[in-house]
Amino acid sequence: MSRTSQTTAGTAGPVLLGPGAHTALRPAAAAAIEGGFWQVRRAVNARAGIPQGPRLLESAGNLHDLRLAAGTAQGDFRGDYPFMDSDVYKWLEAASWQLGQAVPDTGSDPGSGPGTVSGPDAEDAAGRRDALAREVDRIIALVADAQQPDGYLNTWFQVTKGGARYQDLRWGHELYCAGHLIQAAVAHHRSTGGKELLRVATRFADHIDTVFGPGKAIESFDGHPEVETALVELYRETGERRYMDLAQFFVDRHGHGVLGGEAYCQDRVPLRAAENVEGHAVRQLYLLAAAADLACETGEAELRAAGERLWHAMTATKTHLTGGVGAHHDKEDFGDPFELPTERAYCETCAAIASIQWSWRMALLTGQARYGDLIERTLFNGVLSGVSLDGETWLYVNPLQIRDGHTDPGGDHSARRTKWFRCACCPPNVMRLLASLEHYVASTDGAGLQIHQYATGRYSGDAAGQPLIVSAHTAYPAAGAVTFTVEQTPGDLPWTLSLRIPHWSARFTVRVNGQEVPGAAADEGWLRLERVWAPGDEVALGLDLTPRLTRADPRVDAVRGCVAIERGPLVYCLEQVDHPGGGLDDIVIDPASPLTEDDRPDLLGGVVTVRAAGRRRAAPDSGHWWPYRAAGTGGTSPGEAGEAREADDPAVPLTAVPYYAWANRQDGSMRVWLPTD
Ligand code: FUB
Ligand code: ZN
Repeated sequence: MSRTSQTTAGTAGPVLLGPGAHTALRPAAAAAIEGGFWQVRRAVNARAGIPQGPRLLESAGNLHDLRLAAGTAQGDFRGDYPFMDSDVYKWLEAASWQLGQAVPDTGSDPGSGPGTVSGPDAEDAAGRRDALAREVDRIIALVADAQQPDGYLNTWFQVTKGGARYQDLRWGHELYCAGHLIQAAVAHHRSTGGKELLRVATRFADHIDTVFGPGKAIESFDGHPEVETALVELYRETGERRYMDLAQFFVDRHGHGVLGGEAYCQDRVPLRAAENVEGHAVRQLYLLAAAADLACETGEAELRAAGERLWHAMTATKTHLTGGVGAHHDKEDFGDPFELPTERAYCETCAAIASIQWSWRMALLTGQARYGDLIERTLFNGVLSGVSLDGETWLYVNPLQIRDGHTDPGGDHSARRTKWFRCACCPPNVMRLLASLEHYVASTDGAGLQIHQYATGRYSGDAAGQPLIVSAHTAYPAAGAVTFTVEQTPGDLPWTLSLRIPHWSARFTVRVNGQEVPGAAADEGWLRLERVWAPGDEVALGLDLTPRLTRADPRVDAVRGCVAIERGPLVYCLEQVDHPGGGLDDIVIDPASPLTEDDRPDLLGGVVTVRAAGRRRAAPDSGHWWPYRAAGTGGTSPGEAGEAREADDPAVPLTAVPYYAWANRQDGSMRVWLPTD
């Protein structure tokens, strides 16, 4: 039996706040997702996604590079990037959160096909866990062997640069890799109690602390933030305040031109003065997550205000409907306000994950429900699209349209799901988020429980220091009904169960023990139910999932005149496979026609499809040599009346599927935004 599997499984997840944290909320004391939609997605992650990691890290060369650095293998460095080690660390983090799961990696099977968990639930979950623990121990040993005597560890610099260090902070990713190592170590320690990886990580952190900082050899920072949020977590795990001080130093050094002044490296403007998010999306968001971490722990009002301002600016001006962010392929950049293209949307899967990490910290800091809204949207759409339904292939970029006649670039930016990438940051990032997802669902404020996301499971908090437990049961997002049952409650002490009412749910119903709650209304997104609860009390929430059409702010030029179909938290798209007889570029939706839904347990692992009426716009005169017309002529040929053509257009029934499930059948065009004219 491996060392890892002998230790006690833990219940803590990421962002385990320090004892003196200045936040409105704290993560739920314990949380477990036990069924429903997310249990299935997480079981696929546990049984197909995570287990393939070691094999892929071996074939991509990451483990070989560790052996090279340790001197136990010969040959050339493999891989193109100085951050090859980070893939190993992110996988270790994912596997560690998985090892901390009390719930077996089995899922109720809502249908059949690639989106479901194959095999009977009686399969040997304990055996799988043990095998995973052995792999984790094996890879931790490789990492430990590669570490240098003074704590430094980066295989790229050790193997290819003759050991030269910190010569290229803009691109070298040494502290970025250190950050992922620290996060893996914290996860492993929290989940299993294992100390080996934590020892490696703290040795590296101690080394960094001797080199970087005020008055030390290097008063600069890494061009890719990550170590900052990791150091705050290390402080939380060890109680060593100097790790958080170092994180504060790094965050504060950004934006002063120390690293050349580029937005790409988050060095153009200090966070406290910034007006909008900018530069490389993942870098910006990891930095903001760290700033939120610091504000949580120190209570700094200016950093909190900056976080709130920037979150609002990002959400209002730089976020795609899917929650995806990062409009540009060039430099993986956020782009300008309202620059939200469809077919060229970059929307890196990692950026969506980083957005969730930041939003969760902001939710804890402020107590506001709006962060849960964005987390939900991003999770169901921008993140989940990044992994195939069978959990084995991935998307790095998540565009909102694939055109007819698309020429796929292949490689990392392919619109086809891919086994692994040359730059493989996204797959293990998805794995670690899904394996720790239960920790983003609920929180407590010492006077009750707040439910941010709707997932079948059990969540605990406290009221006046006394424990309380609530279970949730739901078929969400297929259905809008969520039932909560009070399982444990402290005597006759009143406390508040707060439920996030998503901004899209125009109407909702709520009943307590079968009785409608008179005048129930959400206050800034929270429906607060305060009373003396008894074990067995039941709250029935009904959210309105009626399919709806959504349009964009007119400044989003890319989708002017278009609508998108949404149902509950899900963004929908059309796929060519559902619309035989032509592509999607000429599809027009009739926005006045009713939207109807079909429950399709047989399709894409079980989805609700949405049908709408549409037509196929007659293709413009193909003999015409120029695709532009004099303004004021409505038709597709100069002088032609658009209305006349419209009457002849063939009707096409439109079938929309959830965006997260696209690209799981066959190649073809896809679109989220649908022209109305
Ligand atoms: O630079 C490391 C990772 O690679 C970034 O977070 C991603 O955006 C990708 O560029
Ligand atoms: Zn990525």
